[in-house]
Amino acid sequence: MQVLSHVTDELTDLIRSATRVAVLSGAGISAESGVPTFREAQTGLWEQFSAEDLATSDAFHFAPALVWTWYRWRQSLILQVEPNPGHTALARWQQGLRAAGGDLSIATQNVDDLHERAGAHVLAHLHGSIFDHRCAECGEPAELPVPGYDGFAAPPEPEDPPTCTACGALVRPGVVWFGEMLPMEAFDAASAAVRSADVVVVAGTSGIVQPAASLPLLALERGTPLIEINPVESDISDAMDYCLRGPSGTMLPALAD
Ligand code: BJW
Ligand code: ZN
Repeated sequence: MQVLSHVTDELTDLIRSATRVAVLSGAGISAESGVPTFREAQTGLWEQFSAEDLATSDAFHFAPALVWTWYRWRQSLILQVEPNPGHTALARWQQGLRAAGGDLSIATQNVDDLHERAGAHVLAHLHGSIFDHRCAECGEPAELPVPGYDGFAAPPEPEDPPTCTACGALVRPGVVWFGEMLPMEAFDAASAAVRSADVVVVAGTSGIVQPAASLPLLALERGTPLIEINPVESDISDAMDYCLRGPSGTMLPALAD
């Protein structure tokens, strides 16, 4: 494994020769847009909330208003921020490869829409989307207006979730909570993309949450080069060929352009 502080000529050559690139992104890629990550020390408003506590169906069952409002507040924040140079570099790279007959696939663990707003096509939202809603019991999709909270202000007073028009049960966010299965189609598509890639790029994830964290490791079967972009070591750094130690907003444009 090579730990690098900048993109070397060797890495540039590797990227230039790749026509099929698979990317796995995590919360770190949206950090420079102002969306807090899950597991880094938080200051301010997010200190009091942890994904392990709130991103579960048990939490929603016992404290539906708290969990619901946490998600609506986070939606508001995401709507208030913009894609950063990491997202836009990936979108440009994808467009360039597609124009040349290749492809760059993005499988993201993020529930935000910043890849799409940067102009990229996302192959797989492994943990769902924070903007989708469905009934927690019967699965009926629910259309809701965007929340009116200020995502940068203090968390709002908990509000009850709306109820399903079909069965009356509570509406929940369309995300994947701990203990729930990932959407099979998304996971299979992401696995196939990693298996057929010339290069795999892992950006902004701690590599802690399974099964997403194991996806890039499928590349090891074929000896495909693995590149990580993260300012610090992650749980999957050891499996990487190259670890670019820096923010994705700097490293992705340096790799892609
Ligand atoms: C930067 C940066 C910059 C900062 N540039 N980088 C095997 C072993 C052990 C446990 C399990 C296992 N298999 C399954 C489990 C259980 C569980 C799990 O993995 N638990 C772990 C905590 C150990 N997994 C599940 O339950 C999954 N389901 C499942 O396995 O189903 C099968 C099953 C069902 C029933 C029984 C048994 C099996 C589902 C996981 C769902 C995860 N959901 C969440 C919440 C989504 C909704 C929401 O947003 O609220 O997804 S949790 C949260 O973590 C969110 C994220 O997508 C996910 C990953 O986090 P991510 O993206 O890596 O963020 P961070 O914060 O951890 O890291 C950020 C990184 O960015 C850091 O490294 C920074 O350094 C870096 N960074 N700035 C680049 N500028
Ligand atoms: Zn229902």
